[in-house]
Amino acid sequence: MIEIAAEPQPILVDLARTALIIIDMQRDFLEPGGFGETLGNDVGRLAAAVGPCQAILAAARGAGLLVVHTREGHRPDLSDAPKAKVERGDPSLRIGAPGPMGRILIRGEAGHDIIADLAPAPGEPVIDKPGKGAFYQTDLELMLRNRGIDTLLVCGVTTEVCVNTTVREANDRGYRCVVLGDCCASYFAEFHEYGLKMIKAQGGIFGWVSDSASAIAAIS
Ligand code: TIU
Repeated sequence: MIEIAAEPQPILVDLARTALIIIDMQRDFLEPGGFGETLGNDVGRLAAAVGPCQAILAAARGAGLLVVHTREGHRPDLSDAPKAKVERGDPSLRIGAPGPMGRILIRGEAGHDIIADLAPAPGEPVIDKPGKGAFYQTDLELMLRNRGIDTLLVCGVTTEVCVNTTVREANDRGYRCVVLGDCCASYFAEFHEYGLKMIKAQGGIFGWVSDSASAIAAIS
């Protein structure tokens, strides 16, 4: 067992039962011309998480941890995209519309890819998810159970949307989530701050919050 410095208190983890999960570090969210920008966001705000994610990814691979990547997106025929999601808001391009990186938030298009800096290595599972949470309508839980995983180191974007949704889903399923704050980012600074605060409040109501340096020091 190793100890990771975290809030609201340090957490003891068994590396054989710990996975790194990197949520939705896709071109559609981080690069101009994708889903994030169509919603009116400044996608440059997510860049801060890339370096810390690269660092924990290298350390996790070195420590032999299971590494799981996720991608939010839909089938080309949109059969798995709820009408309420597709028609939501007033984006410059709707889900499925052609953009500079291909059709917005559609599997197989360039924008749906994970950014080159965090490309999955051969053998690392990539979970394609139609929703914000990584457990909803995916085989993530089955994969984690088959590997005996009980603790997740959580990174990715955005802090208050897909990271928080996934952490809440994982927490209800009995997983312990350690969110690495500097490995997450939001289009909204205050939502990032409060997204992390909500996880660790009330004695860690949804999980723990740590950072890449603390996790790397512990697992290396
Ligand atoms: N819009 C926004 O902040 N996020 C998403 O739509 N998806 C994820 O967080 N991945």
